[in-house]
Amino acid sequence: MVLRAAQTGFVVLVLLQSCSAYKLVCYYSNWSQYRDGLGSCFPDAIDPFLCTHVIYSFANISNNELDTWEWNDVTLYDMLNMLKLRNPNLKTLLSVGGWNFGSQRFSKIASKSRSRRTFVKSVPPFLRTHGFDGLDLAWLHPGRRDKRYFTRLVKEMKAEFAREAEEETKQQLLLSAAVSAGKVTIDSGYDIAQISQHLDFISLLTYDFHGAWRQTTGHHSPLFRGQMDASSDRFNNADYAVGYVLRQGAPADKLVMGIPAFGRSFTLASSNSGVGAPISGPGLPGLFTKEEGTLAYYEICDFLHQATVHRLTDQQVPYATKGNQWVGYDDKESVQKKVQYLRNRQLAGAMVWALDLDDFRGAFCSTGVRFPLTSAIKDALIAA
Ligand SMILES: *[C@@H]1O[C@H](CO)[C@@H](O)[C@H](O)[C@H]1NC(C)=O
Ligand SMILES: CC(=O)N[C@H]1CO[C@H](CO)[C@@H](O)[C@@H]1O
Repeated sequence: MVLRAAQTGFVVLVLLQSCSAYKLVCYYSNWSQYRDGLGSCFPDAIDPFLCTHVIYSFANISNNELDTWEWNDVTLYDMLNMLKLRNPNLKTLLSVGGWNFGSQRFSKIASKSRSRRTFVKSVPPFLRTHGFDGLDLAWLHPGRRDKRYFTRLVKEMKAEFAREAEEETKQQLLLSAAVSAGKVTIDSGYDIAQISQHLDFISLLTYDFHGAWRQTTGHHSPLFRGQMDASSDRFNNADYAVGYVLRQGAPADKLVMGIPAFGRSFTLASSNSGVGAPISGPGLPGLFTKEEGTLAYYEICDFLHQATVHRLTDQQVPYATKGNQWVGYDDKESVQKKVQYLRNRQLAGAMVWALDLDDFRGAFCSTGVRFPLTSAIKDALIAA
């Protein structure tokens, strides 16, 4: 009897450890609700057991205080936080900033101790009111001048979270940051060693390494450097970015590697359809996401009908071509490779941008499976 109890205890412990060992941080974007038809995604579509952390993006800052962005954000916050009724272990965070926010606005708030203080003070009450467990800072392109202010902001936010938790006798709010993976941006904007001390985790945006501005085809989220890459491209892959951030002093157990549930597409300028082929511009917009040069994973599933798929054995990611369209993306096989990689590096886990770009209805990729790409990441993370 005692032995059985001990054995059961052991099994439970092993299961708990294998389930909670890795973070799976998943973003949800506020604008996905407006996509047409099957593309429209609300937070109640999210499987509460899929990710360990769901991050709602993005919130605004007005009068130096944390604020909503969309007219119906509060309804969506509630919908998201309701997921915790079904899975009490799920953590939700609110992300502030993003690429439309403007680095200058962040800069203005963070560079003065008064406005920084106002902002920091506004965060815990806002998060508690709406039921979030933490804040994610998405200040995406801090400039050289901003570096120390970013550090101060992170430090003061963490101190405020500690103070508030003690005063209110509540569990301390989490603090994370989304950090660009480009070497130049990292060098100019982030004091990695300093900010990592105060953050619970860092999500490294290991994608968007290549785009239409380059005037040739190329994968935007390769795991490794390509054999054909020019030396100027040697920093443009997940492996380099992860290694670089670790060398800058980020502890591996706080680093989360980004995996895109979207592809970057191009329109070919000639019959050359390999990597490095000339392009005439970004790819055609997707039926639902309606943005040139970007396709959601579910739109790619659609694209793959009658397309030719190639696998880059050096970079460990696929691309597909059809007519004059070329798209570099991630699939089940490439995300398994990426998870294997981050496990070998003993990182904290994986981040997905974004749940609403995965096949969240299970309507496009393979019959009936919801979130096939994120599920593949999860399976690879928990595999023994
Ligand atoms: C965000 O905040 C700024 C500054 O207060 C304001 O000008 C802007 O209208 C806000 N954006 C939205 C969408 O509410
Ligand atoms: C509908 C929509 O796009 N809403 C907003 C969501 O948040 C971002 C912030 O990055 C805004 O730019 C969008 O306007």
